[in-house]
Amino acid sequence: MNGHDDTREFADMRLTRRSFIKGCTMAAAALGLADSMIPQLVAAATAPRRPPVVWLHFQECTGCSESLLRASHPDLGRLILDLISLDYHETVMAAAGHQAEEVLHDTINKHDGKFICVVEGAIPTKDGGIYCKIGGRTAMDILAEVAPRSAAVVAIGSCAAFGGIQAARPNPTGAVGVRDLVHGKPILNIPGCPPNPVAFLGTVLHYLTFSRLPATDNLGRPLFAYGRKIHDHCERRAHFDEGRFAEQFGGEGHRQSYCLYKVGCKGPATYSNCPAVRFNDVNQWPVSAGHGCIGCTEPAFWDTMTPFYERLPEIKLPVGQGTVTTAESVGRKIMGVTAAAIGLHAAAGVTRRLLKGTAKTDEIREEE
Ligand code: FSX
Ligand code: SF4
Ligand code: F3S
Repeated sequence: MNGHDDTREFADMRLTRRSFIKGCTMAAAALGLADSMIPQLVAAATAPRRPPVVWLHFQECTGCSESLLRASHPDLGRLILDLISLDYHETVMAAAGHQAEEVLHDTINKHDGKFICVVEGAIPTKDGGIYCKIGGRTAMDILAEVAPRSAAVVAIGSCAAFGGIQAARPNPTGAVGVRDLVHGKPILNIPGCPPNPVAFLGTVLHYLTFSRLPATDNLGRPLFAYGRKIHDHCERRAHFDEGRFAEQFGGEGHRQSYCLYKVGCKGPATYSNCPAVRFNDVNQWPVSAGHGCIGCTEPAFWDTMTPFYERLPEIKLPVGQGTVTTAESVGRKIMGVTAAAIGLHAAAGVTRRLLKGTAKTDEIREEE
């Protein structure tokens, strides 16, 4: 990707008033705000204050930035770029090499303690962190320099939040998420591989409107986007409850849009608003497109949610077997079976909670 062309392209594009209001309304709905709050949101979004953002790229595929700024929703990307001052972002900035390093240092000096540090990608820690270097410095070094001087850190994507695929067993580079390394700063996790851009947009608008980050769960995920289990608001839930399942991809049940649980859907163990917010202009999400959720917003999902397409036979299904299984207990069983298969040491976060049987709502903490 040519950074210079991209920067110019974005600069040349103008957001229409209609698109602007549409974006704010979408974010307000995602945030769960009443319509009466929209004027306040719009006022905050049009105020001259634009928070400076330093966006760091570490071990990742850049899918998070791609899904945020490109894809089929250019208005959303433009709106985000209108709301923040994206002072450092290696993929879209015009500068390169030493010039880029100067921009980074100028930005953190000029906005010391005031900028938002967005991190995309995991941070390798093995062998002194040598497996990810930018400008001759390790990701660990750069994060250690930049994060303490920020106002808050946003870890975007499951890699930055929890280590992502880089941290999957055997985790050869010792990859970790931001919260394993940064302490003493508010840290917000926006997981997903990639995450829905609306989760980032909603976070920015919340910050601009209320001057604080949104409330989070115990994994640092904003509750407005990750407060509900996918299974609890999936359009195929009635099929699950009635025992109508797709038995195989391409089969009759699949063609009938039945529940994808038996072909591996991890919606009962995954927290995200995908069924409500959906993706891009096509208004789809994995399950509506006929593919089960793979649990991409959960910690260590590459280990705990695999095999992605395997039915877990130990789980009793709700109909025809005399047992009505609640979504929470289904989730607990999925994670229990998976965790047993891979060894408990690898099961992090949600797995531990589910195995303990602790209700998620008991663990919700207020924002910092
Ligand atoms: Fe990770 Fe972001 Fe997955 Fe990729 O860069 S969350 S690999 S989609 O995009 O960090
Ligand atoms: Fe939807 Fe998956 Fe739950 Fe079935 S198992 S209702 S497809 S989330
Ligand atoms: Fe990820 Fe599942 Fe949503 S795979 S995108 S959390 S439906």
